[in-house]
Amino acid sequence: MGTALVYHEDMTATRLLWDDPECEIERPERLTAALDRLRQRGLEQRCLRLSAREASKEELGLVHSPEYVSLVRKTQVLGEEELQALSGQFDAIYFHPSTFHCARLAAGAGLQLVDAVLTGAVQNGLALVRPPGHHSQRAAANGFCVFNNVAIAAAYAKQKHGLHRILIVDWDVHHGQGIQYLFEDDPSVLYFSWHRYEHGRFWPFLRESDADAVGRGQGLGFTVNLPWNQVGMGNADYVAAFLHLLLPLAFEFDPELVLVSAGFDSAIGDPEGQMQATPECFAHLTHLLQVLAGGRVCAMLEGGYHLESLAESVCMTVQTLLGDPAPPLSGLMVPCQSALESIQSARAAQAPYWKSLQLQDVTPVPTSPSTHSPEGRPPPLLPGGPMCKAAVPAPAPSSLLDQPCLCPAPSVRTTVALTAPDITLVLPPDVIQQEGSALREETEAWARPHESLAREEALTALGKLLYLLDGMLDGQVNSGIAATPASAAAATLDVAIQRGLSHGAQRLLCVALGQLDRPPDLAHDGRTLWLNIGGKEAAALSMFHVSTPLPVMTGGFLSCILGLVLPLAYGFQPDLVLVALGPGHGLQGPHAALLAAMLRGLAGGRVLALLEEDSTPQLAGILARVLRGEAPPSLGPSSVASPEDVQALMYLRGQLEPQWKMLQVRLIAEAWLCPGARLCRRGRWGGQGK
Ligand code: Q9C
Ligand code: ZN
Repeated sequence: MGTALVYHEDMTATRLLWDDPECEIERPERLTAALDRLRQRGLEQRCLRLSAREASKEELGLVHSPEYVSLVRKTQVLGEEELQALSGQFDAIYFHPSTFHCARLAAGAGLQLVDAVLTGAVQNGLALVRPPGHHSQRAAANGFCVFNNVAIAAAYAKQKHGLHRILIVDWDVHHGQGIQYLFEDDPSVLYFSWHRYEHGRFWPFLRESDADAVGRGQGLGFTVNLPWNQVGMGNADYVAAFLHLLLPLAFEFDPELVLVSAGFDSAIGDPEGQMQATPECFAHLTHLLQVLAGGRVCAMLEGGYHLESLAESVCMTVQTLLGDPAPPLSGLMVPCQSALESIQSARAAQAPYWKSLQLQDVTPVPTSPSTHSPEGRPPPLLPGGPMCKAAVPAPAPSSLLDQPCLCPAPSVRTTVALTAPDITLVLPPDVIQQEGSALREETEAWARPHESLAREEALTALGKLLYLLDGMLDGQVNSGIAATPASAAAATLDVAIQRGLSHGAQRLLCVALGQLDRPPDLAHDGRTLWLNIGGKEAAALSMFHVSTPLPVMTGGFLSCILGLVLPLAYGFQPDLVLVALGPGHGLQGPHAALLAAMLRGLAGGRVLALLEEDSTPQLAGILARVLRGEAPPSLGPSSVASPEDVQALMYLRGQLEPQWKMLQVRLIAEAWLCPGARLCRRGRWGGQGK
């Protein structure tokens, strides 16, 4: 389907003509640095290049007053002194004789992108523009922004394409108050923004940037503010905000289109944001948004002032839009206390308007596991209570920035090898049909301990699976699908785990759906995280062996993925993921596709899906498509989670939160801030000289 890159060189023309320390960071090199890096990485060449057009007067009029548009038009003929005087009437603004032309191109670029995506010419795209837009208001320029590019795109998508639900995700580090004002009473636009706030002490110093500003009138609950009250927010904080706040609301909203106010001043090294998220984090944020709206994501550049960090982060975003798997996130995945407080207060402010938040936050965490633990005993977790640091092997924080950026330009792009002959027909065109098998003697040796692998069909399937797994472990193939006779599913999975661990996987995540018992000899050494969805009851036998019943409703399935599976997975940081759809898994195609698509964000996309041989060709086909990077179909309006689903989730959270900090959505009394995680890091992103 493809990715559009919308640009026009003319947008490098506008620049600051006088001395103004506040505005000098918004300079032409921002665009050229990003574009040069995209070229260097071969990413620009993979996109559909579109040359930006100017937005018309009518299009600008979708959000701006005619008087304001003509005021900006007149700046074309002003001299330097007049430009400076007019600029002084606004907050953090400079005008240049080319500003009107550039700002019309910036707005027009967004419209072209929306047209390209909504006509199906491409799946998604990025508009590389300046000036940025999200601070601009109906009749005011503000914060380097002249026309509100993303707001105009949203209004246009409604008017010209008849859309009813548009999600705007503003990951710029500043509050896009302009977008908020333009849509605060409009329930067809859900606006999410996180921003450096520091209890109101950071620009633009607005009371209405706080979490309790939730929209008004019909738009109540359609403005979502997540104020960061400290600098230094990093990968874990951003991912936690998506999993526990943005995504539950976004799935419930069920957008037809996602617009991203893609500012990269929220990335490490930026002088404005002072945050710590690495460029790879933007691959994950993008990836997490691609499961919405059938993958229709239009990103538009906003801020981002550290040229190196900006260029890398733009590459990560485009690479992910193109369908490449996200590079693993490095560093300890532990959200900080201040981030958790912010997320919790935003959840509390939104809870009255969103079913997906309601049950969870009002249900008390069961402390004595009367209904859900085996035989009513408290599950024995691994050593380490609330005062114990997550026992997950993680790279030392200092190594985070020393390693070269992993920009996988895989020689073999996401490839899916199928081992089941019957499902060949539905394969997407570039999916490889695997012919090879592991050696017969080797396969027999692995099968020997398992009675259920004695039959010829089971052995044949195992041989193909082992061959596929080896291909994944030596990087020939990124992801794969293997099929096995139902009776051999558990044993095959067991062998796959052992083989993965003995052939190079350091940490293996196994998500087993349906009736798949935990392999009896699975070690408790922290190298395997076993997660069974479809167990009889919620149980955490240790922090690495977790079981939960299969949720009955779509809403319960979503909260299981967002509230349990992904927080555990992101905390564990696996380098290989096995997802097995075992007997009685009961998953519909779209649910299975969503799970596989989201798990693809882990382990650099190294995901092996294990199906039963009698799975439908449709199921295999849909999994093959998401594993090679296509967007999963949208689930449509989701039902709420059943009380049992919520209860199971709350119980497991209560058990596992002390060890798996990514699960946390509320402050627990004993919450303990991990020392070292907040250390100021220096390295290739450190100090931009000021
Ligand atoms: N040091 C955008 O990122 N100055 N605009 C703030 C605080 C204004 C940012 C001063 C920053 C405007 C699109
Ligand atoms: Zn910004």
